[in-house]
Amino acid sequence: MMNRWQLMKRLVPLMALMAIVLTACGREDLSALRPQGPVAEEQFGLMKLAISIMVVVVVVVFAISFYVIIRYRRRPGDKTIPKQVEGNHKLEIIWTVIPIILLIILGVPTVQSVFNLSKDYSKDPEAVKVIVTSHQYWWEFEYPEYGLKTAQELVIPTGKTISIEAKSADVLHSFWIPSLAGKIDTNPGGNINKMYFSAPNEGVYLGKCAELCGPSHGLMDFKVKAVDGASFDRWVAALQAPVALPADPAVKEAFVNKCLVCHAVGDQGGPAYPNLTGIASRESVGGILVNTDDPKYANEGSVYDNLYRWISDPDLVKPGNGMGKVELTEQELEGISKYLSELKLDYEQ
Ligand code: HEC
Ligand SMILES: [Cu+2]
Repeated sequence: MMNRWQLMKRLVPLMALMAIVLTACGREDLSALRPQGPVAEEQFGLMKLAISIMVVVVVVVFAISFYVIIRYRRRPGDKTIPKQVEGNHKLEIIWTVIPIILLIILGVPTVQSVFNLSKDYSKDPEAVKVIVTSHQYWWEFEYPEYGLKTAQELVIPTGKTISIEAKSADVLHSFWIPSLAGKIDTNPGGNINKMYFSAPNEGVYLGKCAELCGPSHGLMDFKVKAVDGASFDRWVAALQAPVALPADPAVKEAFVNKCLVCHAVGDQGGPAYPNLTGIASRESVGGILVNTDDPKYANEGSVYDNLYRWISDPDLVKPGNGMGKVELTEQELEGISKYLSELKLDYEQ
């Protein structure tokens, strides 16, 4: 038999390890506990209310329990039977009424928020409408008012209400931007879920798929990039502008025949796959390879490196994704990576 001390010696390091692993999840921009917009703030408020009530209940119950256990413990030689309280109306009323009051305190603001947060802005002329379509394992963002489609990066103007209509092209996914708004399921079969949010401050907010959807579910990241209104207008104009194909004829031929069968740039190519217009201005390639020269991200590289890495074998980055390895010569691979790494949208100042 292990004695208690030996058991503790084994459990403590395990607990410590778990604590470290769990805190590693607290990446700054991926926490609902650091809300960055009004919707997330309202949701965080409900969490705080619920947790406060629970803490009060736990503290009071434990205090009373300890007091009773110690104060009324059986003393040596005491053979009397304690006073029986079974069927005591006064006590029963007390322990029924207190939870009811607590539930009302919790329930009223919760129900209020449920209605408040389910407001439909999809017909509001002031709101920016975005149709979100989830795919294994990427996000498509369509702006019907501007006739635009983009992927992986949802660019929004600060301060405006963003009205989301979300659906899935394949399996069930869930659209979640922890620091801006709670999640909604994206359903297959034409069933549309709506939500709204806004970001008062400029910045890049990390989004995640929050519904297990296949082997690369954990890599199904996206970004929400909030920019000021003027930059947003420039972004829209830049995305609508025509895009030149690669200048080198061999690279152009490979790109048109092997890539534009699926992808689109400008008004050329197929609309069903991630639109590559302005890909070099996005924060990442494939939503997961962060474009950076910062050594902090040891696994990442420049836009060119990430494009090269992705195109040479997407399955190594995101197993099971819908692109698969495209056969290219080294020259085509380099030429296409270079061409795409120069597809920049000039909209930020
Ligand atoms: C069969 C259709 C198909 C073909 C052909 C194809 N792709 Fe893709 N591509 C996809 C899909 C699907 C994704 C999204 C994968 C994911 O992230 O899950 C993708 C993603 C990408 C991305 C990342 C997009 C983003 O938004 O970050 C790049 C870059 C890309 N493809 C480049 C190319 C190039 C270059 C070629 C030609 C050599 C090519 N693709 C050929 C289907 C295709
Ligand atoms: Cu998923």
